[in-house]
Amino acid sequence: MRPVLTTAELSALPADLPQWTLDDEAKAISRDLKFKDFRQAFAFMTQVAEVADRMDHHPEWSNVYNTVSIRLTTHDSHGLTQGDIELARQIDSAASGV
Ligand code: H2B
Repeated sequence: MRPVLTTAELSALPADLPQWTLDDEAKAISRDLKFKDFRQAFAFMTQVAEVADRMDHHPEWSNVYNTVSIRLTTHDSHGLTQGDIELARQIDSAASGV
């Protein structure tokens, strides 16, 4: 099982992933993304689903029309791990390509 992030790793998060918000208990990070329309939002979700499944690390997310709300945490570890950081980077890169 992956270890949860250390205090030092957690404090690097705002600089490392500026578009993500750390939740109050530091157990998850979240980001909302807005697209032109539903089609663009769903294309983005399809792309992320592919990456997430390849990583065997899956987002908690929801979609309302052109908005996708994402929360990342590692269920097995009950907190944030490098798996979440890596998936967040992949999501940021997928978002910049839509
Ligand atoms: N995704 C996330 N976000 N956290 C996990 O702990 C996790 C996962 N575990 N995807 C994986 C799948 C595990 O349940 C399977 C059996 O590998």
